[in-house]
Amino acid sequence: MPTAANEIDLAKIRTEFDRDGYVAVRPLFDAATMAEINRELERYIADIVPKMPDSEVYYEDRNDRSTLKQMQKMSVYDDYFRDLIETDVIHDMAAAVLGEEAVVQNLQYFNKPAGIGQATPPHQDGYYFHLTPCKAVTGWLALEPVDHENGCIHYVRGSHKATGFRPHGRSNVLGFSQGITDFGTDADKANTEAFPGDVGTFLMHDARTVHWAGANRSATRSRRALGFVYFGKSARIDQEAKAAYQAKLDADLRAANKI
Ligand SMILES: O=C(O)CCC(=O)C(=O)O
Repeated sequence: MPTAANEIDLAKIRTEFDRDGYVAVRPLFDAATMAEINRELERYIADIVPKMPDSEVYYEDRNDRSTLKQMQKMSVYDDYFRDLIETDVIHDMAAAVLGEEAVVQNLQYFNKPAGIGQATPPHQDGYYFHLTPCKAVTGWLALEPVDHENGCIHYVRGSHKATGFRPHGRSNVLGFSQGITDFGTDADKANTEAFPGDVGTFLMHDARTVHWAGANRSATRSRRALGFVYFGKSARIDQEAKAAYQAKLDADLRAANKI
């Protein structure tokens, strides 16, 4: 399994994470490891995606398979990606910032296809997770260079410290059904930090941290990334609320012909 290209100082990472609600490691993996992950992703797209349920694979245009934009639960369908989300360097980082055992939850794919990749609305992951307490983190690995043109991630520093969630409402963006409805305050603007970076750049954020990404305005470059979700061992899922929300979302997306 991959080893880190940089020395990982877990105590320092935890201090930064507690202060800001996120942390960056540039790069986490070297070029050879990133080439391997990208090759495995191509294999996965060719061999595994055709067997996945349509509720776990989203396209910008569902009639055009080249517009693949998002996948869920990759670690469930494939041994390579199961091993990747369990790999020590990421798993240990998740446990360090959670301050407790990190339970593997979901390995996701986030793409913004060239020219048509939509913006990621400002949101807090915890709003989607239905957890008590809200103890969860997401890691985010750039599979290619990311910048302001193709839609790099932005975090709002310190936003994980507020009590409760910001108000969310339907966003109409497939894969990010809920966005913060009062986003754009002076505090949001003053505390926003953008994360352009090279292939292998790794970010990790708290489930309460407000984050977003722009649309892909490049006509030629995609913006591909993997998301690694871990829940804290103490977090309990409100299964009923989560299942009801998911069922309604799937029904709405089918009715709108989006999946
Ligand atoms: O890749 C993106 O644009 C969004 C990723 C995200 O929201 C997340 O990892 O929680």
